[in-house]
Amino acid sequence: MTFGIKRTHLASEITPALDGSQVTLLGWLHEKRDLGGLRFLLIRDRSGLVQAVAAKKEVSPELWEELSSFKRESVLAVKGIAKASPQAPGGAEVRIREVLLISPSEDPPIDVVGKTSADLDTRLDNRIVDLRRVEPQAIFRIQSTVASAIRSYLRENGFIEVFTPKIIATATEGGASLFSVFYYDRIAYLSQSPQLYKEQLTSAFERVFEIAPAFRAEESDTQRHLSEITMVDAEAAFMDYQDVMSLLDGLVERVVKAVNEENRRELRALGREALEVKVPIPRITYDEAVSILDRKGVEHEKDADFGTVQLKALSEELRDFYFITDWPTAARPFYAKPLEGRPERCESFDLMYGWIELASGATRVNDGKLLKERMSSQGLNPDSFKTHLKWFNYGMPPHSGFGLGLARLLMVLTGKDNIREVVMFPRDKRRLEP
Ligand code: AMO
Repeated sequence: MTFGIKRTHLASEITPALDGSQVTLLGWLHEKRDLGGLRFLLIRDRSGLVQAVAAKKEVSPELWEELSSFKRESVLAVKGIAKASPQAPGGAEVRIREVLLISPSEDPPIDVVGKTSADLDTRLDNRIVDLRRVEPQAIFRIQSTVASAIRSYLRENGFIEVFTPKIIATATEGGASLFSVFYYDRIAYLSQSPQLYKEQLTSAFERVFEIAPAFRAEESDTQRHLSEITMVDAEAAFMDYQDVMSLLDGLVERVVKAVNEENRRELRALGREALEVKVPIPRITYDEAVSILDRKGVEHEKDADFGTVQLKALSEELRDFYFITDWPTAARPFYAKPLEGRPERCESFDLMYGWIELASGATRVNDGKLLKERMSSQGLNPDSFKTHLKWFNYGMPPHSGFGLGLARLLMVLTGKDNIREVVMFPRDKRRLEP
């Protein structure tokens, strides 16, 4: 340790069993209280909080004075003796012998202790300090569990993790939401999804997945859209969209189980009960969804994607997780495979939770000629997809996959309505910093 002080215990390890032992804590000054002859420092580290207490008669006059000068969020080393104390949180505290100020803090720009702190914009402006609060801590610890559960689940199912370029030459998900960048002497784009790469890779590895950033130049300012997102993409040879939905059943089930097991404390901090998902997740077709809307007298455009009004109406009947399948071909990207004998519908799905879309996926067109036709019928120029189309001449297996918005899933798991709460450093039309 370069600064010469070694931590002996984490905050959570200070228990009555340690009574009488010498301990050294390293952490942040969360809160302090002055009670006449006693000064309390609440020390926070990655494991939680512990109370350190100095008695005026037990410490030097210099230290006694210094203790009141420390500002909250300063980094401290506290040496002392662990002591069982029924009144202390956790049943034990540290009686202070020495304190070293490792890194001082100014008065923090937002309150780290309070449950309801500043408004979201102020919190995001001061995100690094905001992230020390209990709620964001819980959210991002849950996110880490989710990412790890997804990785192990997909790996167990034969998928390998891949990393594809994010600076690309052509759009995959439509031109409207594309960011362009100066790329030496020409224009390139930020990837909206690894769609084409992951499809191509099924011809080399069969099953691939990626957890990576995707960029969308979203014009609308909503609670569920950002310009930069983390997307979970998976693609598998010899699967169809029904198989992929079953894969997602298992994935959601695994994630929920992992969070319930590993994040009990975090769920409690967010005021959440244990989470539940019943699998298989119900699947309804687009046409069935339309019947529900008709029955409820909710207007909708023929063969079009649903808007918020339609999704909110559907979610009155379909509360938790559900799939909407067999979408109109015209409303889906060129790579979704039309249903055999019914080309106006395609082998595609959205995974929903209430009215929030979490993922979408499809069986893909794996015939190069048909793919070209589909591009043209969607007003795209097949010439700009030459390198992609080339690989369809060298043994492209039938394949299917999904793309899932990590933050959307996290919103559902943590019960947050605004996606900005569950993304550490959100990017939207207004925000490019911090
Ligand atoms: P799609 O465009 O539906 O599909 O994106 C997949 C999932 O990503 C999330 N998402 C977003 N989340 C927040 N802000 C945004 N601006 C945003 N855009 C998308 C959603 C959405 O369901 N290539 C296909 C997937 C596939 O077919 O495999 C695709 O990108 O949760």
